[in-house]
Amino acid sequence: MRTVFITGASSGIGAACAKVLAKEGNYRLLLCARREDRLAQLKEELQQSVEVEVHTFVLDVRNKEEVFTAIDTLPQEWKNIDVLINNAGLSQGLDPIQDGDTDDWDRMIDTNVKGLLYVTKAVTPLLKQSSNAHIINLGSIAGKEVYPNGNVYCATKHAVDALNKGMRIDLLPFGIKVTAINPGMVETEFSEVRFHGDKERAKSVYNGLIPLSGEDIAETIAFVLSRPEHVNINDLLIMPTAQANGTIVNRK
Ligand code: NDP
Ligand code: 8X3
Repeated sequence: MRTVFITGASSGIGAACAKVLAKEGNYRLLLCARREDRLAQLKEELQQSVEVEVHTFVLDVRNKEEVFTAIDTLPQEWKNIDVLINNAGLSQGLDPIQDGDTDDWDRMIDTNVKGLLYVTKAVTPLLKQSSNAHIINLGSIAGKEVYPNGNVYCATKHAVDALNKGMRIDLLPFGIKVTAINPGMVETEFSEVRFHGDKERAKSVYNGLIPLSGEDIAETIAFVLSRPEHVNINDLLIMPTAQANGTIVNRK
């Protein structure tokens, strides 16, 4: 049994990872996010459908002290973490740089970059104790290209791309695998969060095409985790068939 810690498990890709890995039958799930009710609901749903050990806790990855305390005070039986999925993240706004909202910028940088760093630093001592440790970082096509008005979100995902490479170098002596999963358009709550709750605008992002689902990404992550111990997949770019790159999309 491997213990997987998923950040941002209350929705989208994180919740899908929990569901797919629970079905695999060889993972215990440690799940966090800010929304406690969503985590409780997910735990109940998982345990109704399959036999799986689940532990949830509320965590805002932006809060450095909270991150280190939460990991430090985990119940002893949940400290044997083998896999960290750095998934918590968000985009806020889609404006040219000159019109950007500095609060949006802070939220993206604090969550996508600093939060990912805090969690990684807090969990690494536990991963070092595992004989089969793996960190999966959720990057994006936005970490490989910059698209109009994507400025700060793209910068945070370029930072994740750099950190993914840096982690792979620094953690090599400990045998910790590091993988970046870089999706294109995935229909989750992502666009609703980006557009500050504007559901109609969020829906229109996926008009005329079949986007990826959280499950598509989760199944890929399950495959990456299932490789033999001597094999690591460094970096994957996963797009809907209808999306060629960060800007070119074929809508019907
Ligand atoms: P969702 O909005 O559906 O899920 C985001 C998750 O992150 C939620 O569970 C949310 O939980 C959590 N989260 C956000 N802020 C914090 C925080 N401060 N502390 C803890 N948890 C937090 O979006 P996705 O599932 O699509 O996004 C998951 C990851 O995938 C993100 O890193 C995103 O950038 C990346 N990604 C998404 C793509 C897409 O098109 N959807 C494409 C490429 C990458 P809560 O609000 O309860 O805290
Ligand atoms: C999310 C996908 O295309 O909005 O990272 O950047 S995109």
